[in-house]
Amino acid sequence: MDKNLKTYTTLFLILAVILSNYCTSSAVKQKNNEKLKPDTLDQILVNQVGYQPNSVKIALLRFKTDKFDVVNVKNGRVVFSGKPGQFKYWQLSGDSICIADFSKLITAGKYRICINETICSYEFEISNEIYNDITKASLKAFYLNRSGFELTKEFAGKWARRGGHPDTSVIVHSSAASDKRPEGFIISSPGGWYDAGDYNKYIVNSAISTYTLLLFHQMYPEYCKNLKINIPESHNKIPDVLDELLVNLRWMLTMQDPLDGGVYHKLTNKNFCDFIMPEKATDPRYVVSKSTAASLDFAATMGMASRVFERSEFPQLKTLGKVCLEAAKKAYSWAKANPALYYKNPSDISTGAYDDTELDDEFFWAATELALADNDLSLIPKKLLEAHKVMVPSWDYSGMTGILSLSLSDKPKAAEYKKIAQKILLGYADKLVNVSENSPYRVSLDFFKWGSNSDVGNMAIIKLIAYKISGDIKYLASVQCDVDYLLGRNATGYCFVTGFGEKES
Ligand SMILES: [Ca+2]
Ligand SMILES: [Ca+2]
Repeated sequence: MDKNLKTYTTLFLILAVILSNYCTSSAVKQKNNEKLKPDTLDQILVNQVGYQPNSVKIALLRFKTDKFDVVNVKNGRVVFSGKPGQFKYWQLSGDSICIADFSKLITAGKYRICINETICSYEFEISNEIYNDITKASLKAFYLNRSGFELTKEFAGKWARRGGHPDTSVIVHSSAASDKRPEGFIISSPGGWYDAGDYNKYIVNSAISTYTLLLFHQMYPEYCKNLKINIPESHNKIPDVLDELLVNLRWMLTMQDPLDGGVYHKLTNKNFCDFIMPEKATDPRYVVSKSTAASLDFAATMGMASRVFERSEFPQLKTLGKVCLEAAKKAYSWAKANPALYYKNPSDISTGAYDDTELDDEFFWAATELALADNDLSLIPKKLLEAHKVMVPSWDYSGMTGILSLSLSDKPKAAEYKKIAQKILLGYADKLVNVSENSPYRVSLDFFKWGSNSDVGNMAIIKLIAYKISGDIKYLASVQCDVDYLLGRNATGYCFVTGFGEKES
């Protein structure tokens, strides 16, 4: 299963956005009908968290049948019956399924889909507040991944743990040595989030997660104001989503060499450590070579941060925004002067390389964010915008993130660029919707690679912004299908968010 940082970011954004109110869930445990037990062979695939009453609701059946029922788990009554769609084979999952559409059921409650009262799905709920808890949990996942930070029971519950990796004595690796910071020089680079499956800290992928949280705050500042997730900073007045992203943003700032503006590619052990708790993982930590990609992703994220913080009511964030903008400019200048410093692991380093040799997209993203942050649209390389390669954003493909920022810009000066960006974005979103409408699993995903759940989430973000721009409900219906996929309506039958979903691993 893929439960990495990018997935949490994107899932968090989607869930938060489709939330229609800010009420806290007041779930009351009810005694369920004893006869209804879930089928553990996963013959019926459902979103195991649930749906808002007015959303599209689709389950998948892995066998042919004339009729399916939706049954209220409290009293065992059938509340809706329907006829499944056509049986279709999906090459990517290697199975055949048909669609059970019960969108017309809008009554709040807890349900299972059943066939002939014998085969029943895992439970799901229809409620206006259905995504409140999982939205908070998705953001909380970042807190649980904090590096150099003790997680206390008060905030982490059963995931409480001691802190590790203070990263206050980080060694400059030979690949990163410079006159003023020679090999063996010690720098301090604390904080940040651990990566997907190890304790190292990488610029190119945590930058895109940080950007996504900034984007979320930019799009929904009022919603973020009221979102409290019980982290140590919940008592302050700053929105928790900003408090959390600041953990990584502040770490990123320490990864820039103040002497020349270049950004180290990663902070890492020489090799991946064993599966041990953070405080037991005490191997020396290094910063390795600066890279063009890291410097550009850094510049873009800092540019975005400066735009978000500029609008903040908190003076300390306004001040930080100015620091971010200066850091962004220095990193961008360094990248322009070193346009092809592609990262490659030195021979004694074997942790994730996250190497990328196509940097037009990173150059475009950084230039766009700087242009919007500094109000100088002439910085945008129009050629790169018009010849834009359209694909889902990823750590090695950040061009689309620049398109998102431009599409949502409210700067009058950016109008001409915004129009081009929106056209690109809507064209891509239409393609994604088309794929999902023809997909047996009803998703836009038509490939699987490492971190594929983040691709599902990022495709959903594209469609979500297409909905925001156009108001066309078809995009939102497709986003719901992506949410369903992540929450259990996938070939594994698992909800991909830890702690949610009836199916247990
Ligand atoms: Ca707070
Ligand atoms: Ca690239």
